[in-house]
Amino acid sequence: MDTFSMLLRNSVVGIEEKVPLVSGERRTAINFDNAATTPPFHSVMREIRNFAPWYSSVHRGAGYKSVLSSNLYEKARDTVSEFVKADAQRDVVIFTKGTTEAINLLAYKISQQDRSRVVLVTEMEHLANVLPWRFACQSDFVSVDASGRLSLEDLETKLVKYKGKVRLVAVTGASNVTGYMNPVYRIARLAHQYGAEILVDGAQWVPHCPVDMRPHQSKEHIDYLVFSAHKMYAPFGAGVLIGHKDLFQQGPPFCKGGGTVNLVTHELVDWDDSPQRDEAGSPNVMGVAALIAAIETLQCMNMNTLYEHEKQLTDYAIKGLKSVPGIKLYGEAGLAEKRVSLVSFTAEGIHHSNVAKILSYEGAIAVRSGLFCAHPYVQKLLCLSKEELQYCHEHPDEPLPGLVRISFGIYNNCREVDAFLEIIAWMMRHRRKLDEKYRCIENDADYPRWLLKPVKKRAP
Ligand code: ALA
Repeated sequence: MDTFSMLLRNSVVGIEEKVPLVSGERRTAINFDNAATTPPFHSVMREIRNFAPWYSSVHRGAGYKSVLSSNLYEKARDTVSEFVKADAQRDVVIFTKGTTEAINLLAYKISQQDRSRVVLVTEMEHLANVLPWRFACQSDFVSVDASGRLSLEDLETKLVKYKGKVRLVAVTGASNVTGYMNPVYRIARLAHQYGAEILVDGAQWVPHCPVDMRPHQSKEHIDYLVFSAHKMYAPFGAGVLIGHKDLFQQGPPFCKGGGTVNLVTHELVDWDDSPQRDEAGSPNVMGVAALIAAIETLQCMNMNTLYEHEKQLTDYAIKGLKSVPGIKLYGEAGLAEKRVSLVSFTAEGIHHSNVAKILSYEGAIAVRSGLFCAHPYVQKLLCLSKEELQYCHEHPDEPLPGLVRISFGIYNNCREVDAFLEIIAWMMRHRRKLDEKYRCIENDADYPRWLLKPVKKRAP
């Protein structure tokens, strides 16, 4: 391993932890489920420990610690804003508990403004960028092609069809299923050309490459951006919504409560300005402190370098998987495709959930399997018919179709990919026997009891 890879590897917590295998052996865990959640940076944990003695209420106290906590929290908005090149004057940075809450908040604000306009979402969205729109406004889907890439032709057709009625194009920066990165600046141009704005779901995008919202006067400006800290090495429950301050200055907030108002009487409610108006309750200053530490660490490492590093790993894994008979990759349109560091596949003759269990129980490798909260997208990639979906709906006890996904963080390496490929090749050679064995283990509740015995903790 070169020095840079070693540095990356040592930047996160927990890389040496051993987990039990079905054989009774304990083996160093390999985490290929970073698209779901990344482990924390050491720098983040240090920040949490250093800040803990000073931790206090935000915006609610005159005590020294409270003032210090409030300052840290407010200053964090500038760091976030600079990280994604937002406009500190015209944009507002609202802290949420994650991407999902951020999109729900935006959907509420947009629906309050005008319910008659249309929001275009795409077929490749995570449900967090589908369901809030479905319930808040009139929405429609922009289609993807057979290999899962977004159709810009269909986007333009829909923008024309709705004759200026489209309020927003809500699109992911990178798919959590195929890893495809969307041409967000071209999409922004198109949206603006037809009088719409653009929201980019950055949950799978912001942690992997440099992000630039571009100036407000640019046709390529990203109007709204959302992302989650827990996918960028900063647990503790923070997320971000950035966008036009004007929108948030009007009307009541999504979540109402303490901290959102200047004055309330029995007769009136005088809302505070945003972001305070949109952050009801006690602000999550620990989560925000963690996010800032993670951003600073990522910036030190350089986002371009990290992108290249993860790309090498992803290309290596794709090449390896393609050489295993019976493995089918999804959304794989050539190594040149712009993508983030994840790969989805199926293994012929083995249900996706069994592949995930085999990797875990036999190889200590954590992956995700299923529909990845992107049901319509995975259904399309798997070419499932309406009848098949209806059958799934009517037979909830039968296993659902789905994919297996590996997703890398900056600290993963080729040695881990080799270990993964080795077990995949072994699994395919013994697929019938293994599928039968793991079919009996129906869900996590059946995880062999002895495997769940608490692991002896090291002294802190
Ligand atoms: N949306 C996250 C994932 O794809 C949780 O795993």
